[in-house]
Amino acid sequence: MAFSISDAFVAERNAADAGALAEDYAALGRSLARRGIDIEAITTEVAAFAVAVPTWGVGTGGTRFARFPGPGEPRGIFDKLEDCAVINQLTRATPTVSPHFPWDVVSDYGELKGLASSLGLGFDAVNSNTFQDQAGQAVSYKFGSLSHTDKAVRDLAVAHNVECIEIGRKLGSTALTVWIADGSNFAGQSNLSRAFDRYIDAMKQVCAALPADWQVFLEHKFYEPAFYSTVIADWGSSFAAATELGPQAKCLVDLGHHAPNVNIEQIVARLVRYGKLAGFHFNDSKYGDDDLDSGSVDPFRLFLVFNELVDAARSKGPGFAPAYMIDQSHNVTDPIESLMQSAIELQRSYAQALLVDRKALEAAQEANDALFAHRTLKAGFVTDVSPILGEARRRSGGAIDPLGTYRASGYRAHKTKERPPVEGSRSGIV
Ligand SMILES: [Mn+2]
Repeated sequence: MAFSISDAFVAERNAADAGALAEDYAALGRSLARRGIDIEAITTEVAAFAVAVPTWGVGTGGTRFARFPGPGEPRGIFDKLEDCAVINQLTRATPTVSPHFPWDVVSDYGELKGLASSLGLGFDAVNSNTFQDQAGQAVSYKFGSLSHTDKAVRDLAVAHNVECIEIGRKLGSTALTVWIADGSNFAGQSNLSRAFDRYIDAMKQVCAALPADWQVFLEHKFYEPAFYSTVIADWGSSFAAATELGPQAKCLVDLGHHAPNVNIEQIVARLVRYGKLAGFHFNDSKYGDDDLDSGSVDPFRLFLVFNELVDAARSKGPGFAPAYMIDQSHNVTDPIESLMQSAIELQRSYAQALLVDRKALEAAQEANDALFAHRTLKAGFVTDVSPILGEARRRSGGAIDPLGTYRASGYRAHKTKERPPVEGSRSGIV
């Protein structure tokens, strides 16, 4: 019988933390009331926040140099789902998982969906992989996939994406995320215009296979693994492609896929303006596509992104529902702990953005009162919303202190016994 964290254990831990939480929540409620904010309304919105966990995120990641697997790592998709379920059990913020193919290939997707469902999980966007060759593959992605010069390679990449859609349909997913590693390492190696033409042509074939209620998310990334040019390098290329591919195609923003100091929140505002924001891959970075934990390096930037999202939600109404996913590589931490902490930090930024007095902000902006506008915006960021996050979790049946509860449960030690290492396990992300 596989070990799981019991509801009774969570309740026992919560009982110990409930007194302090109630005190802090009441104090914050009084403080917010003085600012004209109803804490209950904020708590309700925070409790409804959800972000998907990628199946590959629960395995230890690696760098270009090495991977140091942790104890009790998931050995396959079924173990991964078990770990994802713990993250949602304790945080109540991650009810869906985003699978990746072929890494998560199984023979029976009905069984997979059933297991996920029994663990309280659903499936979010399906991720395709044309950035590495699979065993026995007839042609290679070494020089590209959807934009390759050879039609046979492009056809293979299209067929793989179509297969991902078919698998996704069986799992109840309604979106396909396409990131290609295509690009070049030398000036002159690739014709920049023709490579884009070929990509568009191939993606049109992928889009033709989309069910009517599906979307395709185009993920841009400015460099790596190609270091001179990348076919879908920036939001401009992504936006142009999504526009040409039609209403089912939208632009996915991975926070780590921009040059340092790029104003990502402004990109968000532009994509929102044109109805082309697909959603996010959340992570944090110092230099490039570092895939560090969300909010760990620059929480203010994360807050500014959520500020645009809350602003858009207020103006666009209930139809505005970007897809949120965490996309991180956990090299030095227990991935379950990192993913729980990241989900909490995303909720934190969201809650802080909800606290911004938008009427006062707009008035200051219209009056060109720069300092007051900034102060009004920052009032949300400097508020410690931890009691709201804890209370939202408590009311949803989660843990007031997810990381403390997880460590006390001994989950990882149990899994270390249950999951002896297997040869060839590949649970990391590139
Ligand atoms: Mn990503």
